[in-house]
Amino acid sequence: MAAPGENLRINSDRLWDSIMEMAKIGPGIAGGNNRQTVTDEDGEGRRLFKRWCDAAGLEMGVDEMGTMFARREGTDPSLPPVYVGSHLDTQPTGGKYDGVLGVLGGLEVVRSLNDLGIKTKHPIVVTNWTNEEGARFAPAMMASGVFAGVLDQADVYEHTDKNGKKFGEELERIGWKGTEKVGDRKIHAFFELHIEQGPILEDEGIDIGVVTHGQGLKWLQVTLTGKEAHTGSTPMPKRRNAGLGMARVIELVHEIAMDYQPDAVGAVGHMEVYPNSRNIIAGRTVFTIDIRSPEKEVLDAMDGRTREGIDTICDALDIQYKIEQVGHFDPVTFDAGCVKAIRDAAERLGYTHRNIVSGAGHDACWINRVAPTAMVMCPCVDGLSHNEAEEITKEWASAGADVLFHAVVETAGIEA
Ligand code: HGY
Ligand code: MN
Ligand code: MN
Repeated sequence: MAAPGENLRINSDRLWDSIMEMAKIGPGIAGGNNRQTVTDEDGEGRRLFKRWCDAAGLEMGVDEMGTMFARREGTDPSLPPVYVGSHLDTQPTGGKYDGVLGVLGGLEVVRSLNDLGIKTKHPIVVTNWTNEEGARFAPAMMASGVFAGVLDQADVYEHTDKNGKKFGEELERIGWKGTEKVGDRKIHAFFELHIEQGPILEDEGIDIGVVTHGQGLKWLQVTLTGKEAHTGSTPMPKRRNAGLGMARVIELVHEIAMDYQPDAVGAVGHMEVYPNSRNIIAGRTVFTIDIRSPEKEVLDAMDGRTREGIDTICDALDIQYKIEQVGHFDPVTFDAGCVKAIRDAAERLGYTHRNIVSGAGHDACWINRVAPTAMVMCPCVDGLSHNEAEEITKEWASAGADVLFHAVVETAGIEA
């Protein structure tokens, strides 16, 4: 399809103002956001997004996982749409841009097409995927995973948060459980704009990340069971300390990741200690191991070594363990045609660009299984994300949205 002229750009002020407006919903305690999935704040953010989509003349559909699909008609409505979007849910101590830039960047594409009076052959659908973060309800990329047929809807409806609330019930409670069957929609191509969440683009002074691959991920939830006992009167050799077990596993995960540098990563970010009393030896600990690598063989090796190590640690401490895999996707190779559309757009617009592998998981990683998919990345300050201090510049946001605009419009085809 014909490419848009290089002078076609989005409205930078409107995009930035919309991001700042959305940031007012579910504020954090340090300048970021706490708009976790299917909370009241998520519901409020969804309503704001819908008002903006209504104002842009888009037709809203919502599926049974709450994912929002805002459709701009094409001159040939029978053609499968080009989808563009990301997620509006945040981490509990999240930033203003993770996910939001991609959803509102997609809305800006449509708003700019409306301003310019441009019609596309394929319809365009701006998308807000439910529960990308997986922070409140595991796993991450939940709704896109159900859409791609890799997660079971009835199962994830039953997943609970730390207060025992069920995902499906919470989705219904906030009024965003739609009626559309998940995964029925046909996608011509999917594009996602996202902040890098790492330091490469900023360190190299590059405007645009052309995302060729996404690294694979495994989340292993571990439960260690020892015995609660008095921290003062229990002799050391008689202790069955689940807290000590967790500490050794955390060290093990770090050591294994360090064995596969420069790309592999590993950490434990979620930890629960019971009964969590100052003078009781921890009888039970529950924590989640997050290991990732761009290479499947490495990810599998890390998984195997981690499981062996946990067995050895627990044997030595006389504690029991249970390991549940609560998240997983293999490394992803994005669609060459979509990647080229992004690279050509950056080139045409005069933005510096480089190929990059996504360190974080994204909805695009799942949608890539059912449709040609690619991602555009912009830098973020100090590579910081999943931190309320997450920051980007207006220029970075605009450059990313310009490239998204061109890639989407070229793929959707301009009606002369
Ligand atoms: O965990 C991830 O990579 C994503 O931010 N949910
Ligand atoms: Mn994200
Ligand atoms: Mn995130």
